[in-house]
Amino acid sequence: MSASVIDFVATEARFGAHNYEPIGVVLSRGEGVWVWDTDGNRYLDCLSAYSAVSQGHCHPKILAAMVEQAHRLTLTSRAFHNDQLAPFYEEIAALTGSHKVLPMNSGAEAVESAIKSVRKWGYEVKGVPDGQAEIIVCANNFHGRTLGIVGFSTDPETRAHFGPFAPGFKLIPFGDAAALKAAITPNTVAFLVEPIQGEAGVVIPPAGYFTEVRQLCTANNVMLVLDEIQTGLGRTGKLLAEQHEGIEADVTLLGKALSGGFYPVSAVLSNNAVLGTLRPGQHGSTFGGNPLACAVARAAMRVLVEEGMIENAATQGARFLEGLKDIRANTIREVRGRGLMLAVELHPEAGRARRYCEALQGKGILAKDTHEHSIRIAPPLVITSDQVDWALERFAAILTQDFS
Ligand code: IF1
Repeated sequence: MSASVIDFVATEARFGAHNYEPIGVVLSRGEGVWVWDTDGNRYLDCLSAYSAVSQGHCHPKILAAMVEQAHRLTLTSRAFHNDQLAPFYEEIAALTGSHKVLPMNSGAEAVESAIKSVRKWGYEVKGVPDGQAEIIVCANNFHGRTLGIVGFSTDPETRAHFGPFAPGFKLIPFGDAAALKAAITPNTVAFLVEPIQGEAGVVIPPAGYFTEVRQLCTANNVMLVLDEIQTGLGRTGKLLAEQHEGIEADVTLLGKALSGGFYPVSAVLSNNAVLGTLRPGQHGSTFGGNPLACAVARAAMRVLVEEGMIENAATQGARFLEGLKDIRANTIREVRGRGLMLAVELHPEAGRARRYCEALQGKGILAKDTHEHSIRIAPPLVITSDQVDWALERFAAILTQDFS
């Protein structure tokens, strides 16, 4: 590593909590699919900040909207109305077909807010005895890092030594509708699930799974809560991943790309029933629904649609997936993906995926490993065919080597 990189890294190590182990690169600029490090080396970003920079780095129209609003009004608290919240509500509701919106900041906050809201609906509408609401979740889930959420994680790294945890969650295998049916009781208020499990390594459920899930939830008056914080807003080649399954959630969670990577913006979108239970003073947030967040999110949604990014994700995702499947390498166990949410799973004997990511960095590609043996691939949705082909050449060059 160059001297400047070591200075940055050493200073981070000296003062920062060591809760990440970043790859050895210090980034200083981003534009579209490209990022540059402090030494001027250029990389194709195949992580997009975990799908938060889907519109491409520093999108000029989102930037302009942010700067314009920042000059005018950034934060008022929800004690007063502001002139950006209502248009944000109208535009996100129209885009997603939702009836009610709760604006929050981080994805985890949206998840926690949804948990509170479906429990409240369970007690006040469904008639579940107070304090006995059950929410069904899936093994290998990832919904965020708050205490409530890690309490129902199955990843020891995510939950070890953070207890005690909140009760009221029941774990079932992902992709198994029979397990969901067996887990539902009269006290079940919701099934909280990712349409595709991202952190688990881009795990796509069997065809028809969500059709059965939708039927089971409807038949048992259970709210289907889809966490689309990573899969939503075009990542899988449709606006929402649920559209691949031909179903509609009762509650949909968005975050990450809702701001195009400019600002933490998340939202709980629901039917009238669930969010209709909230009354003044029962939930809130200092920054939730602030005018700067709303202006940024409005621009992020606008460019996503107007610049055809969703369709491009479908087209380029298919190209990327086929190209990865064409790589003949003994290191590859499986290639998975939908739209530009892709992953290459390596055979365990091929060594740690991190080593391949470090080698990819040397070829000008930044990608992230997940759970030891998978490399996730999620470039911005603005990627072109030429850039996909450029990336595929480098993936092939690295994956045909053995870093075991
Ligand atoms: C980290 C993972 C991805 C998410 C889904 C909610 C949230 C996330 C489906 C919470 C956030 C981020 C968190 C970040 C790394 C990244 C991640 F590896 F942790 F699991 F993307 F897969 N639902 N995912 O993916 O949103 O509160 O972070 O805004 O914690 O290291 P957040």
